[in-house]
Amino acid sequence: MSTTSTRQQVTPELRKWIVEQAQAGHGAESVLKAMVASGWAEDVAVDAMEETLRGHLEAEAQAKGLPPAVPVPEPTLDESPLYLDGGDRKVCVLQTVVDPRIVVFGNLLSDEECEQLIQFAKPRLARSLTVQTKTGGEEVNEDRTSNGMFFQRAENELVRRIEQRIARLVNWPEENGEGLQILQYGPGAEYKPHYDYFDPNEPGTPTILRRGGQRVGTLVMYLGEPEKGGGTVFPDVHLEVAPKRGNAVFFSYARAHPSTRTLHGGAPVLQGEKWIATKWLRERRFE
Ligand code: PD2
Ligand code: ZN
Repeated sequence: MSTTSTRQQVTPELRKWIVEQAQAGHGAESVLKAMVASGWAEDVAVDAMEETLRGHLEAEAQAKGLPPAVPVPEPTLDESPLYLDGGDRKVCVLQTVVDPRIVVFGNLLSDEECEQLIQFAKPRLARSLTVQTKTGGEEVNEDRTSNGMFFQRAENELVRRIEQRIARLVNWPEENGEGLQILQYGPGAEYKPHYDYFDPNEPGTPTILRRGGQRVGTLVMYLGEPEKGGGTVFPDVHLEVAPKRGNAVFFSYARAHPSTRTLHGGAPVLQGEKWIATKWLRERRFE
């Protein structure tokens, strides 16, 4: 007899009961215990709870007018590994936050890779533009006082290698990535707190989304260290990530909404120069 035919069936009554328990404030452990005590197999009970509560929260979110949640890139962090396999490089997991999902990586790039990216970018730097959400075009933005440039995806061997590493690290197709952006911040330069997803209420957003859907994840890689300042800040969770060369911060957002608490910014550089490479990840292939 196959396991599927003997697996206990999760009924609508059971789903209703699970939601009621959660609403009454009972914790996952005690609900699970009660289910097992009344004869449910533990694996069936865990799956039923996860699926039911996820579905319930999603229905509630959509009823409140939030955009639907979509799949997001996610490093493989079950069992809290200290290292992840980047294919050609062993990457450290330095810090993780579950909600919002934020992961700080160490040793993502070598010093040589950081230096090479900076040298390739230097002759092509211009005052940073941001996407103009009113029209879908680009504009100089006073909130972003850095200089920047974009590489094409897989523009050269170095960029391709780094893109492959990132794709493997966060389990997301290379083709869904925008081209790497390099930014240079001098003393006083900053990037004021913002969300990286495109605001669904702005008239230019449908045009932007035609190139691969929403942004669902960001990886900011630190290429050059300032002496002071220049951290990446997440005001909603009071987190500041130090801009250490070779390290990176990853975060994801399943819906284009502030409820993701992914507000973030580049704090002003106080001394020295900060260089970063940003990889934004889209829902689908970025054209
Ligand atoms: O430079 C940063 O730390 C930073 C902060 C916020 C970069 C970005 N956003 C970005 O490139 O989106
Ligand atoms: Zn950003």
